[in-house]
Amino acid sequence: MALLTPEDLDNLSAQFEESESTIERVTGSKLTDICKELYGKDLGSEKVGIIPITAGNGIISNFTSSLLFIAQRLGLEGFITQHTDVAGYYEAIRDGADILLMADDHLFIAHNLRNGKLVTNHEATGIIYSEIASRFKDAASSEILVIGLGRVGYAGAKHLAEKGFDVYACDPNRDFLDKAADELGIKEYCKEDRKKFSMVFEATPNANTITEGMIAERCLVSTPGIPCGLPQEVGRKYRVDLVMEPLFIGVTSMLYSVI
Ligand code: 0TF
Repeated sequence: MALLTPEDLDNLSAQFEESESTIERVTGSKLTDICKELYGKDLGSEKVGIIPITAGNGIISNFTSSLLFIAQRLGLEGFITQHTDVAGYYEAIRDGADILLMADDHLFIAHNLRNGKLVTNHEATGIIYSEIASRFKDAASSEILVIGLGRVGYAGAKHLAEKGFDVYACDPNRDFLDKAADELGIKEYCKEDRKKFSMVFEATPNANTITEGMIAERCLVSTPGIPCGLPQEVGRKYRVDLVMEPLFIGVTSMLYSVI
């Protein structure tokens, strides 16, 4: 995944509300209800400690404040540490955090200090976006297309295969496709088959990955990818329902997965 920019996180609340209303319309459930069913637990009174990390490209100006907004919107208490990095880690634990959230350029993790559960954003994001795609009320069949088999895409493909969906995937990397076929039993998407999907989970950092040949009219595309893989004109022409949001959905999945 590409690194977020402060602009991506502008109007996070409005971006989330738009996605939330699409999720409810196309699946019949709210995001938090989906997470409750998925992980079998509800959030309690966990306190979330959020640590700014300066490594690599450094602080993204509104990243930790966005995480705090998400935790609070989910009804949790949260705080951003005054210090960064290791001093921030110490401060979060000293000040009573139950769950730590922190990210460098390679990994974004949630760690529950009470039960030891640990999750990456890649895994939690793959699971929730694929789950949303798989819950499409108007799906024509159990066939679902996964575009991109990197860390997010693979986690979603695995989740879908375990749920018994008929998973097809495409990725320019032959090794990724072979691994997914061997380990998960998923099929390679071939455009010559002229198969059109009503459920699509897209997980690439590229634009224009979704072509007209792949999708059915009024399909659902669920994607955390920035930029969006669905060209606007294709989305309009096929009247696609699109679930895409930069941070809220993935972080909600992370928090539910570690409680
Ligand atoms: O930008 C990213 C990830 C986020 C994935 C969300 N679905 N693509 N990671 C970099 C985060 C860096 C945060 C920074 N170190 C800070 O402000 O603490």
